[in-house]
Amino acid sequence: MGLMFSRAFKFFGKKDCRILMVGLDAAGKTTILYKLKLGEIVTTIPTIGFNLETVEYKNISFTVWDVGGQYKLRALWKHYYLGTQGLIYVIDSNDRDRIEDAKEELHRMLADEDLRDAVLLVFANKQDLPNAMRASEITEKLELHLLKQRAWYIQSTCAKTGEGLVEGLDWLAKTVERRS
Ligand SMILES: Nc1nc2c(ncn2[C@@H]2O[C@H](COP(=O)(O)OP(=O)(O)OP(=O)(O)O)[C@@H](O)[C@H]2O)c(=O)[nH]1
Ligand SMILES: [Mg+2]
Repeated sequence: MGLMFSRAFKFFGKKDCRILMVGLDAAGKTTILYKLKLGEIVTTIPTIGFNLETVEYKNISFTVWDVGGQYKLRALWKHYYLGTQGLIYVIDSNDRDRIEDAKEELHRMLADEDLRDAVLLVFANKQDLPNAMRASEITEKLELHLLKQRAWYIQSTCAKTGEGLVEGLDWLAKTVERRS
């Protein structure tokens, strides 16, 4: 009875969507999470472990796991894959030195069976910085066009002002909904 009730409630209420947000350290993940959640910029410190928040958008309730990106923590990312419907991969568009690293980590993740059905949203973050690579250059450097079976989308963002974040969520909402 309890289960039936909760199913019925979900039917009339919001849909749930499990999102995993990763990316190299200092890409801006935690800043994005709290901008989406609170509409404010928070002062962040490097995430050791993860932050977990629910972000309501349209008729979807996004449960966002923001996992720390320091090198020694990346081995832990895989523990969050199972059940992930949407992957948000955050890039520091100003970090030309590490874009190759970012590409390798991304393709390593996408090769994992547990992420087979996850759709991919790339945030090309820190677009406010004058030397930032544009989304088209990042698309090329990440070799996104090699992804044949996967639904993917790249969105330019500035986590500090919030620019682009809602557009990204919009794409996620539509794409995840179409698949469920
Ligand atoms: N200029 C600029 N700085 C940003 C932007 N987004 C984040 N930052 C800054 O980048 C730094 C790192 O941001 P975090 O959100 O802590 O990065 P993170 O991806 O969570 O890093 P880890 O937790 O170590 O994985 C902070 O000083 C942020 O203020 C942006 O769009 N523009
Ligand atoms: Mg963080």
